[in-house]
Amino acid sequence: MLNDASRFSPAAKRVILLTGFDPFGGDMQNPSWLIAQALHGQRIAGHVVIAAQLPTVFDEALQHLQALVAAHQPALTLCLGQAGGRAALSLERIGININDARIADNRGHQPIDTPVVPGGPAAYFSTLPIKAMLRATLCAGVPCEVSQTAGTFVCNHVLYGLMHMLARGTGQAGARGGFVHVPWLPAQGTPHLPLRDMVRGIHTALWTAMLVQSDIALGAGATY
Ligand code: PCA
Repeated sequence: MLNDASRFSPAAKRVILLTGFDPFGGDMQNPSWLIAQALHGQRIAGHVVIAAQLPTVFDEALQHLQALVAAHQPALTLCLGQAGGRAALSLERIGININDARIADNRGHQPIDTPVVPGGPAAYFSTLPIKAMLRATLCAGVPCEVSQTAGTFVCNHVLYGLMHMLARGTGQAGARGGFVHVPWLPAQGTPHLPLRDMVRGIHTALWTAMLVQSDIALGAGATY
């Protein structure tokens, strides 16, 4: 399913954009950014990983992401975020067109029931092969699951906004994108995962996403 002609163009950029967030809600660190930093510069399937930090701020995070996608023209963008209380890497299936913040973001904004994109579609699916990524990550021995909700805070905002910009043609033709929530680090609370395991899991998931174009290639209804 290598249907993306730009892959073979000499002008095509060979970048994987990997983002993480700054700490929020009183936390001192955010594992999503530590994971992204750990993978910065890695070569995966002929592409180089570029790590970038997004602010945990509504709208500003999307402005940053839009500029990054426009500048780097990534073949694949994976955004990472922290989800305290989850015990496994959570491969998000869907972003929805709603901001409904339980707490204030890092600039004190707390939007309630506003759209991410006024007039935009209700939701976007991730275009990453989440079932293939799930299998490979579990095979690597890292706890992993498919998640049916990225919440309604800045992470969902970024997933929805990323898929909207890709659908509207920002960046490389055929570029894919998605989102993974990660658990706390041991120092932040329970449940948690060690940083090295999360880095290995995201590395495996990225390789799989680059090698498998779509879950449809696995056959409809690929099981857990
Ligand atoms: N997690 C938050 C926003 C930033 C982050 O790392 C979320 O789940 O929305």
